[in-house]
Amino acid sequence: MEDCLFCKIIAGDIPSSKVYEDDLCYAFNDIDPQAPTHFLVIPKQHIQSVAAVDASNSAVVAHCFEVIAKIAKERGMDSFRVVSNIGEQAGQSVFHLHFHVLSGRDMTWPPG
Ligand code: DGP
Repeated sequence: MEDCLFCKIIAGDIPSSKVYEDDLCYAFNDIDPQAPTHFLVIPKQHIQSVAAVDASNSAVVAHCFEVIAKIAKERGMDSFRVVSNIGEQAGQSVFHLHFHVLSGRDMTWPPG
């Protein structure tokens, strides 16, 4: 999608610190980390948010979770949090589906 920041990152038009990449998804370190480990896993297909997941794209989303589990296993992350904000009130600022993966510090609940 032309005006999407994360589509530009996937295309390499905006630099990022790559964590993982395959045909379906891309993972990169968050520019404003909220924990010692904070990366984002995104589908290469432009999906606006979890609210836009349906039968036509859910396999890609499931693959993102497989990738999260794979990276966590490789890094020995046995405790971590996965977050996806949907809509401005929930804190979504980039409207391309992304899963925040945070680890390396104590987490509080509920999130703010
Ligand atoms: P959210 O607010 O949930 O939509 O999360 C968007 C995240 O994207 C936020 O934690 C900061 C991150 N971010 C925004 N712009 C960039 C960028 O240009 N590069 C990287 N690596 N991360 C970005």
